Amino acid sequence: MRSGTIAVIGKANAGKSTLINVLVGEKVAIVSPKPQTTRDRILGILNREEGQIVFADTPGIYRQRNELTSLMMRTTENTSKEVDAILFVHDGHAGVSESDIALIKKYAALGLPMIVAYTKIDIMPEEKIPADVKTLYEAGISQDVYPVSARKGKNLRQLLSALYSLLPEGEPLYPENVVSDKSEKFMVAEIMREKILLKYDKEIPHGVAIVVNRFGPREDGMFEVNLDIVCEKQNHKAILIGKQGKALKEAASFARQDMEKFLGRKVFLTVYVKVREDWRDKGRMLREFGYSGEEE
Ligand SMILES: Nc1nc2c(ncn2[C@@H]2O[C@H](COP(=O)(O)OP(=O)(O)O)[C@@H](O)[C@H]2O)c(=O)[nH]1
Ligand SMILES: [Mg+2]
Repeated sequence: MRSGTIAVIGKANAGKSTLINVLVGEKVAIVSPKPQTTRDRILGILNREEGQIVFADTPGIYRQRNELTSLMMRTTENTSKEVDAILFVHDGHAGVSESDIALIKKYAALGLPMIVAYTKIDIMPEEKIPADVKTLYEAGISQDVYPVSARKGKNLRQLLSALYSLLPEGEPLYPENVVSDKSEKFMVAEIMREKILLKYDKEIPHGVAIVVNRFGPREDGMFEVNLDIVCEKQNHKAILIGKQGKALKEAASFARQDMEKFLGRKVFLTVYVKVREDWRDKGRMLREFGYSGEEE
């Protein structure tokens, strides 16, 4: 049997986390149409007869704007060096640009086994696919390119068998009942952040961190989650809460429903909004909110 770790690399929003979730068959990483959704390296683990694939989801490739984004970029860079193979995820729907080519070449140059998933083919004209694949090939990219759709489950079987063939022979690295290296508490915080990414615009979600204060069963049998939404500015707090608390109530309600699905039990959720100015530029606060840039 084969087993190993595959770094999933690509531009922000390419569809990395969505692809890992469908391949693993469970939600291990949150997804949104906005960049900077994934902040941490997250492992998603797939067990099949052929062996075990440990997918390392990464925050993607960013221009460095503050301490948080440079930490995210560092996480991506470090992950790409510690793995057996690379799955480069390209958003086919966005076309192929010079910068895409440069990026694919940069990771190909690491010399690890690598393939390219050309994803989101469900929302683009089919004729464009062979032309783009040819462009990549003519630019000197010799890695195999797999046109796939994570959303519609297209060509995933072919992609998976190609991924297995990149891995060395060996025993599983993780127990076979584990799907992620992250805790339930981490996922619950991430689910809250996902709903904020989906509900609010512009800088609001990017400036938010979630701190879980209480996470556990209560005496009455309900499962209690008590968390702070930490934002950067007083006016962000007002927007997060909304008129008569309506916006926050909605976001929290969506989050609670997803948490219940994820944990498989009723959740009693309490949410507070707090302001910590410019936390994204302060190393101490980044650590406090769990963004160490180090592996756990
Ligand atoms: N139509 C379509 N949308 C997708 C597909 N994969 C991802 N997306 C969407 O693309 C956006 C970014 O996805 P995400 O997985 O968060 O990207 P990441 O930043 O690379 O992890 C989300 O809105 C996803 O729903 C796909 O196969 N088809
Ligand atoms: Mg992601």
